[in-house]
Amino acid sequence: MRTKFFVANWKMHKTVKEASLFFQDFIPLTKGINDREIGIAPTFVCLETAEKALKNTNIKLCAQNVFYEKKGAYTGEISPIMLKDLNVEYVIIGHSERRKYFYETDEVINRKIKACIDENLNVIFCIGETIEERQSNKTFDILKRQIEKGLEGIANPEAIVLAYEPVWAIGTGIVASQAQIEQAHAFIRSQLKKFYPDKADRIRILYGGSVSPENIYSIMNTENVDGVLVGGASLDPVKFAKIVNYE
Ligand code: G2H
Repeated sequence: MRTKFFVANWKMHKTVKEASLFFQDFIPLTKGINDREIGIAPTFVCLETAEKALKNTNIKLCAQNVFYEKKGAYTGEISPIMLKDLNVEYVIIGHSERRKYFYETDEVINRKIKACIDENLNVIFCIGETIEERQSNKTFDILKRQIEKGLEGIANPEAIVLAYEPVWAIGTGIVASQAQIEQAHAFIRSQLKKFYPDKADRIRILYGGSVSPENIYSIMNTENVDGVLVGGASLDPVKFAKIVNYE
């Protein structure tokens, strides 16, 4: 009942030309896929190129960030309306790199999520604990806080996809174990049920952190995992296609 979702998060990689080459190679490798959803989140400067390349495909255009105001004197920022105008369908919000390097708080993340929902943009809402938090047994407290604050005041979760990304597994090559993923995803779903008793079962929960063609099968065969958010391995069209086509 929850369509599997495979999202490429390119982070700060690829020029416009490199993005075009990726699409040339990747799109033919996804022909005929109709039982799962694919998304690609390039940098802002590649969105227009991506939008043209993806036009006649089922691949969803995603953005990596957004600001919460509609317009104004916010040098360097991009609004939900601007993303909508480029046919962006999903926006990644709350990624740990944004939390760490750009000091995004739970409150800022909550405002961004609300701003997207107001413009009918879907959200991939990222949460996850650091290694210190895990080692001091705070994983569930952190996830609980991030969910509660991030989703505060949001009555309808239909536009939201969760992504559990343990910070210690991001870009490190260390993937969380099946048991760790299963436990975290079950906890996340239990929290979502508190907020949205009738709708929580329909919310997708993705896993992110060193996903690769080698580990995708076991990750996808974990209870409550509805897809993946892929960084490093999504930069290579063949690798990302292998992830998407896993079976
Ligand atoms: C986690 C992930 C993508 P990577 O940030 O969101 O990156 O797959 O490189 O660990």
